[in-house]
Amino acid sequence: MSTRASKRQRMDKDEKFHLIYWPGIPGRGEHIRLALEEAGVAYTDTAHQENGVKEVISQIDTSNQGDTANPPPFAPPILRHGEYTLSQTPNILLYLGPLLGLSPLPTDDPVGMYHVNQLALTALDGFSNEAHDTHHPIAVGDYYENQKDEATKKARDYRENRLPKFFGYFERVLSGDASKGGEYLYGGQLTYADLVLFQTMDGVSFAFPKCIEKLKESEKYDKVFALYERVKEREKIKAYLESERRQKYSQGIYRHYSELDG
Ligand SMILES: N[C@@H](CCC(=O)N[C@@H](CS)C(=O)NCC(=O)O)C(=O)O
Repeated sequence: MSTRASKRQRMDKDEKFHLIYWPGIPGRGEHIRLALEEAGVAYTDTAHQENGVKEVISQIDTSNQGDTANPPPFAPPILRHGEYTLSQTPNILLYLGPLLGLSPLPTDDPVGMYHVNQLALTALDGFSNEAHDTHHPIAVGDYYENQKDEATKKARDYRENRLPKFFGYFERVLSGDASKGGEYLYGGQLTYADLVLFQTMDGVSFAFPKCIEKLKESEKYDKVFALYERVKEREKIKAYLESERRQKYSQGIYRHYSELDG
């Protein structure tokens, strides 16, 4: 057996999971938390640790070159699992999916994990990355107030064109045969793509409450809104959302500026 294969065999749910992410916002770290919470595995989280910020900063510091097994991460979320360190939200989820039973195993469905990844990437494109760009359309590192005019234009296009287009896509996915019944996005059971869709919809609902209410009232996306409620009511997710581990939205990806909500 190759060294890689034998190393892979040692990685299992019993190795410790440690999430490295900025304290104070759900942010992209939330996608990793929801996967771990739904799977019911124990994990530690810098969001709730005294020197949490320091640990994030030391990971992304320009002096960090990684180690023999791991290249350095560029930005959080970062997951440490045993001796491995991974970054990039959908990449971490791709790794966690089969491990936590949140995406199909290649033995059951050879391309299932890539279909789930496709759906998660699409939700992240439309409801996370593009949502972020509405308040920071010009410069990620500059204040919103310095790019407000462009933000107003970007947000109008987002509300009028992009959000309905992405909602329409997920309604189609849920109406399609590959969803196997339309309760969840793929294969008739919950995958991490459903968790990502739930979380990103929750975020855009915080940022654009009026717009999302209108989309809901249009009754064009009933399956998507039903999926949101279904995920929210899952036993472990519900308990997590009601716990102190769930942080409030503030100045992260999802920000509520009433002028951007139309
Ligand atoms: N594509 C990356 C984006 C990571 C990212 O932008 N992380 C934010 C926090 S949510 C950050 O701290 N970025 C610092 C930077 O981009 O300089 C992912 O999905 O994980």
